[in-house]
Amino acid sequence: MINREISRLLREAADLMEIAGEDPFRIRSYRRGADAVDQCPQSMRELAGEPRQILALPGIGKGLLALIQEMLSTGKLEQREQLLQRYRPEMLDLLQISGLGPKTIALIFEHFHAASVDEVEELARAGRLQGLPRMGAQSEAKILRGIAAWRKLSGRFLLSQAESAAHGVLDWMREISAIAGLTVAGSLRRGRETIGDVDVLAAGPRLDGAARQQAGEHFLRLPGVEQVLGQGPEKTSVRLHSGLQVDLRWLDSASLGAGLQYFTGSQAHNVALRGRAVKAGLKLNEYGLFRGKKRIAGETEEAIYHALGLAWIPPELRESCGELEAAAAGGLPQLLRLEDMRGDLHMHTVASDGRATIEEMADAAIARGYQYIAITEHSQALAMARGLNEVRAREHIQLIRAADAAFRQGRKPSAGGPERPLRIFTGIEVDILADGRLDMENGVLAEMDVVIGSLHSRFDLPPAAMTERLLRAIENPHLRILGHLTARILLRRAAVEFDFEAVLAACARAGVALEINASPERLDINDQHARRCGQAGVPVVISTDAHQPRHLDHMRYGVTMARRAWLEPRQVLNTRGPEELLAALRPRIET
Ligand code: DGT
Ligand code: CA
Ligand code: CA
Ligand code: ZN
Repeated sequence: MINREISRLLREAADLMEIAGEDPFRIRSYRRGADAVDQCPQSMRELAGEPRQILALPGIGKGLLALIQEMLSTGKLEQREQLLQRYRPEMLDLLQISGLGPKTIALIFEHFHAASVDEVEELARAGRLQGLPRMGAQSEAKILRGIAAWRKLSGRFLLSQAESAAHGVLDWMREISAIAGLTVAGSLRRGRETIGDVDVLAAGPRLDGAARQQAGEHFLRLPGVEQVLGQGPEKTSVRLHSGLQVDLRWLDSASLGAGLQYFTGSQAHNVALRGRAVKAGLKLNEYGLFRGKKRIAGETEEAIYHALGLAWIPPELRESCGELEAAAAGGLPQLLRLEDMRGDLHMHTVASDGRATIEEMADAAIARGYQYIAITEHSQALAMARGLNEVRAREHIQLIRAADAAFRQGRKPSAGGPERPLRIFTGIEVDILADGRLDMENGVLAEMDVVIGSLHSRFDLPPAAMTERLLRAIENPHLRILGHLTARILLRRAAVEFDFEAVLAACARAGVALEINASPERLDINDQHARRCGQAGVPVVISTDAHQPRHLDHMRYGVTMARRAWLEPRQVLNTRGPEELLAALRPRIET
């Protein structure tokens, strides 16, 4: 069990306890425990042998420690199981719907005995929820919208979750020596922001009959498997404790490339590619590219694309959005790579809601080979996150400059490696207030190297007002980057609504950059928006919004989004050297 699953079970138990009207103090302690587990850099499994270290986490006492140990040894939380029996397992789905909190769910259950999404939807459609205490037509409509949004997303997982599950599968299956080729396919290989299921392909010259059987049995013993969904000569499917499904397919080495191409998808890309094959008098399927009965390609993907007159297409582009035409004309982009990134421009420290110091973040940045970082705390409107007012912001600038003076001389990272200099830029993630003003005086913003403006409240403005709000923020000459523009939280909170094209045009005029926030829960702006940036000449920055050192590793998800957006290094500002970057982010001179 990984930390995220432990915290999920704790949160679900807390929600169910709230539905059951149990002691609020205990409920709060479960949620605090879940936060602590989530934020703990080490895995609970690693710490299992040292309970004192678990007890040292904030908010974790003996009671929670016992629960964590229970989950580690049984994979379950008995209390949650009992509550699920008392109500119904479907109730967990209801808890994921925005507009439906535990109190409302309890109310609906009490009156109608309804516990599933379908039942609640039917009641809402029939207008029967309106009659309940504290419920009106508006809350009923909101629940229906929440259900519609949930139906679109349910059963999907974050890219980061799927990636770590896939690594687990690959590491596990590598123990089987008969397997020579082991790769990830499907939406995970294409780098989509959310993943339906994980597709893994295995091949090997000696992987036939008995060997395949044996490998299949090994797969079923993978730690974390909850249920076997299907088992056959071509494919084995399991569901993990996290709910994530993993499909493992067995391929012959002669058709590994064809299988990889086929099972990478997307389906739309495959349909288009097959159409191209048919036009050339060929046939393409998961076993190869055929002229009549003769296989003319199949061992590698490259050979298949080349035989069809195309350059090999990076998986991130395979969404049937112009990639075949570009590959035929030799016009595929030179996609951005992780190695191109020279710094990270959005991170928090203990001064606001981060968990590490400036020096610790800087140390981690050096270990990742960066030339610069920007420290960008929240502003005062975000009181919950201890946002900075003007006075604290000025003090913080002094601290950042002092750290910069020390680090630009060169430091050895504590994790080892050569000594390197690092520039530490001053910055702020300033709130864009409801009316579009920035939550800090221009005089202080003028002292910052990196000014990011973000939405953290009033997500419910009507689209026209939201557009106005953003346009007004862009008018401030100090604002140089819009952070996580749509404010979405993947699988949880929808993007705010506004006229994206109008905002894009304003950014193009003002030279304001849009951030690809690389946090796997945000990935905001998304790939399609980022592609529009490339087309409209709006600069992009990719930053992690790190709240602790290991979050700096999220940069790779941001790079994946940029690749899906067809972006090249020159279109991303933080591929540039420090001086060039600073110049691009200098406040605009007012005209
Ligand atoms: P997901 O799992 O929903 O995130 O998305 P994918 O793209 O991984 O979809 P999945 O797992 O259903 O199938 C993996 C790939 O296999 C898919 O991208 C294309 C290929 N594929 C699967 N079924 C079909 C099919 O019926 N027709 C075609 N042309 N391709 C298919
Ligand atoms: Ca899939
Ligand atoms: Ca699949
Ligand atoms: Zn933010």
